[in-house]
This record gives sequence, structure tokens and C-alpha cells, in this order.
Amino acid sequence: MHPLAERIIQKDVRALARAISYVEDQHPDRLALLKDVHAYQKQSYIIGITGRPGAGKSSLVSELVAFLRRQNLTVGIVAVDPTSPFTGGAILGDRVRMSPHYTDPGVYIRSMGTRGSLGGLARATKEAVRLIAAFGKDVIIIETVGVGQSELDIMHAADSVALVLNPGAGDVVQAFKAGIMEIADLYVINKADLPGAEKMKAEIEHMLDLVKHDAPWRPPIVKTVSTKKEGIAELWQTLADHRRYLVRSGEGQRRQNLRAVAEMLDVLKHQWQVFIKAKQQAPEFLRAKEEIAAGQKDPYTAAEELFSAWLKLKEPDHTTPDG
Ligand SMILES: Nc1nc2c(ncn2[C@@H]2O[C@H](COP(=O)(O)OP(=O)(O)O)[C@@H](O)[C@H]2O)c(=O)[nH]1
Ligand SMILES: [Mg+2]
Repeated sequence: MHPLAERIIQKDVRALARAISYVEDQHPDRLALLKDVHAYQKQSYIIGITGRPGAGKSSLVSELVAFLRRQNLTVGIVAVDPTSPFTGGAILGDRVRMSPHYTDPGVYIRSMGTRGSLGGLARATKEAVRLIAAFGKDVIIIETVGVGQSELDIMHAADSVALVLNPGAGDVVQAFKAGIMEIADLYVINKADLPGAEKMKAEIEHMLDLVKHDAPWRPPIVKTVSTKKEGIAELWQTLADHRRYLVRSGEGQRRQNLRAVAEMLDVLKHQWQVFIKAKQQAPEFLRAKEEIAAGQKDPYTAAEELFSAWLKLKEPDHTTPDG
């Protein structure tokens, strides 16, 4: 077993931090690590919290974590902010809002910034969640900013997805348009102290009547005021209800299976990219480059020929001698 994997399973926080850097930086040991910890993953409950910047996600997460800690549950937090290239910006604000938890050994907090592409960020985030699950946290919360494709992708890593909205015009329709409403298992109207919370609730119910009228799980709507710690217990209750629904209906298992297959695809795509990158110094690649430059070959034919040549590098085991 990889020494880092062993240390993660023994709850060594520094090993966990180093391992997450490995998945971020695509260290050569990354796959070996993920393989080694795979069987040790605890049945962590993974919650995705998404919504536009300033919706109050970090404040909400901070209060939810305080609530969970009072029940002796351990928590991992992965804060994803692709808009912040360094550790400044929103992540700095998050640090302030999460500050009560930084010294609590029952809580592990990790910020994922932009190291590499957005697609890489989604992959690294999912892998970070796997590592934290192997470490053994009871609950893992993924906080993502925005409603882009990458965030949708990251949210597929969660068992339950909560979309945080604020009272005020536009939010509901916008979220529906972005497709994020579709994947939300519950809605949180945070800043319910501001005017318009009830109106917004009615708007969401109306939208749900249109799009989810016969769904087996109708996403509940929870009102919170995270700055006053209001609605936090109800939020947890609703999440727990959803988790029970996932188990009861088999939907949880279905999501887990889909997730595993998606991860396999992610790794395959990634390996293929790494392979192509490495092959750019190979003689056949350099030859193709020259042929294209000399006008002897079109790029499509060249790509096709390289692809078939590379696929033949390793014959599948089932080929027969005369086949
Ligand atoms: N009035 C009000 N303000 C809130 C509430 N929750 C958060 N805020 C404020 O909204 C701002 C953004 O909060 P933050 O948690 O950083 O949002 P995030 O970007 O979604 O993580 C901060 O100034 C919070 O104090 C709330 O329930 N009511
Ligand atoms: Mg935040």
C-alpha cells in the first residue's frame, strides 16, 4: 500500500492534505493512492451546496457544521471556487466565516482553487472527496460557487444537492434556465430575513409543479437566516429525510453506481490526454507533423492513422493466434 494511503486510513491529517495536493497536481502516484484508499472509504454522507456568490453558502455551511459537531458528527468541507485563481477573493471570506472550525480536529477544511483547467478542478474535487471519505469523516460538504457546467459536474459527486437562493427577483428563473434547479434535491431560501421570502417560496413551488409534478421526490424548500442561526435544524432534518429516501428507493445506490462509472470515464479521458501529451515527442508524431507541414497529408488522415497505430500498441488478451 502507498505510505500516504496508509497514513490517511490512520487519520493523519497531514497525509490527507498532501494526498489532495497530489490529485490537484496530478502527481504520478495519484491513481495508486486512489486505488489503495478505495476499499477503506467510509459511508460518508456527501452534501453539495451550490448557489451564486454571496448567497450565503459559507455562512450556512459554517452553521450547519456547528450543528453537526454538537451531534458529534465529524465533517469534511471542500470549498470550490474556480473564480479565484489564488487563495484570495471569496475563499478568504470563506476562511473568515469558517474560522470557528479551523481549530476543531473533528473538521477538515480544504479550498480548491484553479490549478489546471475547470474540468481538472471537477475531477480533483471528486477525488478529494474520495480521500476525505477514506479518512473517515461522517459528513462531507462540497461548497461550489456559481451555476456553470463544471459546478453541475461537481454536484454529481454529492448524495444530496442543496441550492441556495435569496429572496429577490430573477434568482428562480435564472437557476431554472441554468439547469441547476434540475439537480437540486432541496432548495434553501437563505436570507429569509429579507423581504420576499414567502413570494420566492411560492415561485419555486410553482416551478416544481411544472417540472417535477410526478417525481418520486419533490424537493422541499427550507427557509434559513444563517446570520441568526435560524432554520439550520430544519435544513439538517430535510437533508436526513432525503438521505433516507435515497436508501429506501434505491436511488442512492443508483447514483453511487453512476458516479463510479463516471469516475472511470474521467480517469480514462485523463489517461488518454496524458498519453497523447507524452506521444508528442514520438517519431511517428513528429513524422506526421512534417508530412502535414509539407502538404503531403491532411490533418484528419494523420490523426486517424496515429489513433489506429496507438490503439494497436497493446493487443487485447482475447485475440487468438490466427484471429
Ligand atoms: N441578511 C442576511 N445576510 C446573510 C445571511 N447569510 C449570509 N449573509 C451575508 O451574505 C454575505 C455573503 O455570505 P457568504 O456566506 O460569504 O456567501 P457565499 O458567497 O455564498 O459563500 C455575507 O456578508 C453574510 O454575512 C442571512 O441569512 N441574512
Ligand atoms: Mg462561500
